[in-house]
Amino acid sequence: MTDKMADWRALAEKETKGKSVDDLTWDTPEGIAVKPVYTAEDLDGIDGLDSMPGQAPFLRGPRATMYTGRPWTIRQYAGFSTAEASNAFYRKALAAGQQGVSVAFDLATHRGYDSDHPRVEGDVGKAGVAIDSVEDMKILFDQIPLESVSVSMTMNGAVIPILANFIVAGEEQGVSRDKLSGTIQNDILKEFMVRNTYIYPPEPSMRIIADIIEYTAQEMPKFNSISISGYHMQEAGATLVQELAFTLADGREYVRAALKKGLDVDVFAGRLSFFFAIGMNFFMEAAKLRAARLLWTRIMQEFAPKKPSSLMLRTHCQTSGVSLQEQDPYNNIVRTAFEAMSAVLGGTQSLHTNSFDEAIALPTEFSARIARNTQLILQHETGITRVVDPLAGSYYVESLTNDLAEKAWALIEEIQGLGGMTKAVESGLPKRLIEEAATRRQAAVDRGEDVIVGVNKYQLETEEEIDILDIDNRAVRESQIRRLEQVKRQRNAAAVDAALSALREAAASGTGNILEFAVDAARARATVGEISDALRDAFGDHHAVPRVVHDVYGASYDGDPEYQTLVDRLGEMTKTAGTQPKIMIAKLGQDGHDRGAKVIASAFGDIGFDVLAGPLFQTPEEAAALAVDSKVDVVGMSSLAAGHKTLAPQLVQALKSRSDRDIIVVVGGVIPRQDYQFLLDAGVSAVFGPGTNVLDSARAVLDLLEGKKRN
Ligand code: 3CP
Repeated sequence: MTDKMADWRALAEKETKGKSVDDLTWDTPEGIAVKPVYTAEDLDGIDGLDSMPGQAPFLRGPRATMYTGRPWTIRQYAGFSTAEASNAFYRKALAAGQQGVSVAFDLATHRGYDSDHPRVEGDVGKAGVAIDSVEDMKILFDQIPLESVSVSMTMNGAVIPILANFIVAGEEQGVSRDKLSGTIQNDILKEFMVRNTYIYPPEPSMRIIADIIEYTAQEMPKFNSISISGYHMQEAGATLVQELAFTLADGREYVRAALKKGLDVDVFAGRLSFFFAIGMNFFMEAAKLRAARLLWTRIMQEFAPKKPSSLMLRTHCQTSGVSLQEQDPYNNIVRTAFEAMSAVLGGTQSLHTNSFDEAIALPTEFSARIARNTQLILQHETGITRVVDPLAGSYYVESLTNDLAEKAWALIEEIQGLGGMTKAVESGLPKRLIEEAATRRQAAVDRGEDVIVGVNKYQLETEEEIDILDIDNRAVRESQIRRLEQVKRQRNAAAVDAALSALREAAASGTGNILEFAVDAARARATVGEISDALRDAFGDHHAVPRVVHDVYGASYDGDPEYQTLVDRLGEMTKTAGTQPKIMIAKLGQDGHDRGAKVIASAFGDIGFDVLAGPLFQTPEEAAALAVDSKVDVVGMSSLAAGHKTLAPQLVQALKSRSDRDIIVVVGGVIPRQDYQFLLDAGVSAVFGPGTNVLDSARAVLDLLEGKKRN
């Protein structure tokens, strides 16, 4: 220890009244010990500190001039209801300062169903825009010049029909495919881990990705073939090390898949792009982006590319959705602004800032304006764009960058040891690690160890309702069905059949590029559902088996009297009844956001409930049948994609029609307060909105079981 450090410790320990300064160290969920002070000594032995921006290993940014030459792209993710409504929204946003388009599709489209499919009744137009055919896609981009505005499309499951429709819409707008710029998410591995909008099993899904990389490399030089995404991992509860490691390991797997197709690495690597979440750990998030670039260069060097751009990690970022709170929601504006600043200090290429009401509903025009202006103010008023990588040289940030890189590298090597990410995903390891981290985090929030302002500390006495955007899902569905009928009436049925047969054949035989055949089918006006079904015929569907982690939530409460009281109460109830109370956690419709459902299932199991985790994507009828057959006492429906007003009443009715037993239905998730009464009137017994303490919800369920009906 230097003399100066010894002096500092002595001074500091006077301030801490004799307590060791080591007690001020913060152990983060990543397993990094953040010390109260950093010095030049912490930089000893760290590589890359003398590197320059625009040069490998790109620690300091992919471009030499970064924002001093061109600021990041303000790219707000949006889409809802019909193509007409979303198009109007995009055009207004572009006129008001947005710089690129980013399309949110509804969950029916994500999962490859046309709007008239009976399984998607509650999903059409809800959490994104409904797209069934080229005709919808043309309306979506009407008067948006595709030769100059870059378009990001978040699509993974139905990636083939959506990209095909986009290419044909461009063609019919007079923009050939080589001029189209933008990005398709096309990242299926993380879907199997966390986001769940997959359709086909892993192996054919990887072929789809390789085909898209091949097609775009050959035909669409300005288009980013993939957006390798850690965002959803952090949203599902991953630590930043997990987010970093699994994302980069996914990237390595995609590179291998493309090389296996015989492509030259320099032909496609420069058009691989990334996508990270930016949460509230301000310096660590900025350090994460710096570490990501460093590690990606290290990974890509294995493949010996010749072009420097093949080593370069370029990324989009989005501020964290899970950091947004329903309680005292204007606080979310502040959270988002800090997160945005962290993303920019980390050197993102493109950014989405969340709207403050997104913990509750889709953004309104008002909340979307504030979110966009948060970025415009950063770009124009703060001076933040004037210097490249302004955090460089900070003892703390450089040290964090190095710690994150080393920890993530160790996890990447572990994945490698399992045979790569496809194998690791099949083994379930990444998903389990993320779910454990999510459950630990929930316990820390429920116990008040992690403070969230307005939620578990400094709560408001009364919460005011805010204006929210509600989509009339039935009207959207009807208008989509009308357009589908029209498209089917006007097209040449024989040409559609021939194109779909050729596509099916290419998929089944493993020869030819699937996207190329899908473009022909889309041009003939085959629908998203039909193209997806042709691939389903060849590849089959993927069905995940829900698994629940144990002894993580309970372990966080070890020795806690309040928790023990609840466990004892449940124990008593079990003794009296002769069996444990049984709860089924149900996910209905195409909503695959299952972090909340998994955490609840895990926590309720630890408390002593008999928990049945239902499969994803059930219809209300299927969920009711499973609940009745499994003799559950309670169904807990988790809804995060705004389908609750359609699906919850259907579930209550389906349970009633199948069983005389009074099965209690409770609903949790992203439910606006405005909808509580509607759900209670429809026969739901309790609603648990965002931010509900899990122990409170368990107590409420026990009260209900004891017949003390709440609400
Ligand atoms: C950039 N350029 C520069 C400079 N900086 N030129 C000179 N000097 C500079 N300093 C050039 C670039 O080389 C590029 O041209 C052009 O300007 C645009 O810059 P870019 O950095 O490529 O920016 P952009 O086009 O915005 O692309 C950003 C990436 C892209 C690469 C990250 O993939 C992207 O836009 N991704 C967005 C993904 C997204 O929005 N996803 C939404 C997820 P060239 O191209 O000619 O080189 S929403 C999910 C929400 C949760 C959910 O799933 O539900």
